[in-house]
Amino acid sequence: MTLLTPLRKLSLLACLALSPLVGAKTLEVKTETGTIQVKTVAEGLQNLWGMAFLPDGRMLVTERAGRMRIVSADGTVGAPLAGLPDIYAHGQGGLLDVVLAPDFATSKRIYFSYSEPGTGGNSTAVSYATLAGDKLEKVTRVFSQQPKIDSSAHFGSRLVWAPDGTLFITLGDRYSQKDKAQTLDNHQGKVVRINADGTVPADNPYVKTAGALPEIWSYGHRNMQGAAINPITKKLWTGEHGPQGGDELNIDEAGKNYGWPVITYGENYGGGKIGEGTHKEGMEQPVYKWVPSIATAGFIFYTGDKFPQWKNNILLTSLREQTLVRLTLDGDKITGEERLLKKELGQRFRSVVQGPDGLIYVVSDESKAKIYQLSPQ
Ligand SMILES: [Ca+2]
Repeated sequence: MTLLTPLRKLSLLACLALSPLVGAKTLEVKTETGTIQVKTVAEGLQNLWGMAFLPDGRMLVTERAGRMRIVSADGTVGAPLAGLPDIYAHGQGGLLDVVLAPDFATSKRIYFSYSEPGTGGNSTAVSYATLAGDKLEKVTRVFSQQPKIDSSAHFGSRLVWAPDGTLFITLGDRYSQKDKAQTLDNHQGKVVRINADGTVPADNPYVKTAGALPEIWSYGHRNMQGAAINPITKKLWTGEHGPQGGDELNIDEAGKNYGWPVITYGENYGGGKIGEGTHKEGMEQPVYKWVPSIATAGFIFYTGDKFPQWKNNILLTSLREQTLVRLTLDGDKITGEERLLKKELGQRFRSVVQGPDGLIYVVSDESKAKIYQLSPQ
């Protein structure tokens, strides 16, 4: 158990002061509700990627190597569930996100994303399956990113249900073909929106555009590993893992172009300009950005009651900085940033979930990965 004492938090803020915030008007904010208690809920796991709570309080988790497990509330790690499809588990590829269907209570259906091998290489795919004890049944693929290419990088892929019951899937540019993020004849560097059965919603923005793939919702993205619906505006927000410098948060709207790789605040690894600059007409600006990059991954809008000061704040995981970032908002504007858990636990955090108990759960992407619970003391 780790306690973040007020004194410790002062030192965290001191660390924060060393890494300049890009948004000049963004203020450092500080949690004032006493100390935060951090408890290890489960260990003995590997490179955790996604997590979803079952209604009975057990946790469904994915390990990137291609395993899905159920972890009981007391931290007992179950055997890998049988029945997963073929998975390309190399580099950044593997078993990725998992969410419950909105009607899980009756359907027992879950949705998960993964790197799918096939003709031409691999790409991100999404399937649903029925959770039946220790196995998955009736596995049905509902989306497959086109085209498949030979790459082990930039798969996305966060899954988020929209309030209207459609499913958003974030898809990476696959790294070696980043220019394809700007054209609509492929799914690289796109957010797509599908119905729960895999069909295309009739009101998607490009369904009537010749040559465009109809699943596309927005484009010009790099590698989005985070997505969530803002509980107040009901709009989709996505978090984009940028190049060296240039991680972004975007309000992701139908038919819009988010710029990559034409505009970016980042540069190539090792230096070197990408694209044309930071602004261009017809291309959206991020709501928030991190330069230097913190390697953003999953995030949520916190809606629970256990941390009143955090209500409707964004909690976002960082891989490189090994922190949980808290962002305060005023409408659609980010007004403050706090970095929690900074280096405290020495873990790269991949996903954050709000539990049915209103507490915060964070999973780490490490060879010895853990599930942590944050509670107010
Ligand atoms: Ca952008």
